[in-house]
Amino acid sequence: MDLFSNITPIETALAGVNLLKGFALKDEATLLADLESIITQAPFRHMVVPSGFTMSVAMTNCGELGWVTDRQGYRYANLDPLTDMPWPPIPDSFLVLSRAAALAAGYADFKPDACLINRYQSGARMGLHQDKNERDFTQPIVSVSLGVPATFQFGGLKRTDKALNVPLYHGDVVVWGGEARLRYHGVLPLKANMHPALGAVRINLTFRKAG
Ligand code: MD3
Ligand code: FE
Repeated sequence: MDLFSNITPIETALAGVNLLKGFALKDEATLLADLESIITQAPFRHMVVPSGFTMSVAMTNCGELGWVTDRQGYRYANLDPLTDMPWPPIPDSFLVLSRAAALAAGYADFKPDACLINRYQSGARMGLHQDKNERDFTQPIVSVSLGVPATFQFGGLKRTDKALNVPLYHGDVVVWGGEARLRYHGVLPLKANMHPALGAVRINLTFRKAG
């Protein structure tokens, strides 16, 4: 007799995941204006992974710390390696939104010090990986999807565990904590598509307490 037969595989897979559909929609205009200002100071760039491949996703950061990769490895850095300047601060609109989402998911005092900004153009993808460069895995990651929809892949604690496909749309905010925090995840190649405000791209903001 299976005592837990009332718990479906989906519910097991989604433990620690809080999907807030459309949570960022009301802030669209302010988020996009603040994003423009960030990328004039810290432009999108295609970084190189330690194996030497160039990522198809273009990235930048705001916050005290920024996630970077080069031939040396993955890490958080205080300075933008492109400009040797500090990353632009996390704008108020970003901070308020991420804290409200974390609170809605039960994290009362989320204080992100890093916001990685990913830009997907048609065909860009992110292979299955874990986010392990942060110090404290009890802190959640908050992600905000904007623009063209994407298929997010949500796997298990091993790379070979079967992954679940989850569509993410403009305005969706997801809080990834608890059991979900160290799961493998990725994004399938972005389909050619248009969004009225962003054009042919998808932007994903991930807020982390890295330090
Ligand atoms: C689940 N970004 O930047 S956001 C990443 O859409 C990253 O750009 C994807 O994976 C993107 O590292 C996915 C959703 C996400 C972010 C972090 C997670 C899901 C996560 C950490 C643990 C588990
Ligand atoms: Fe990730």
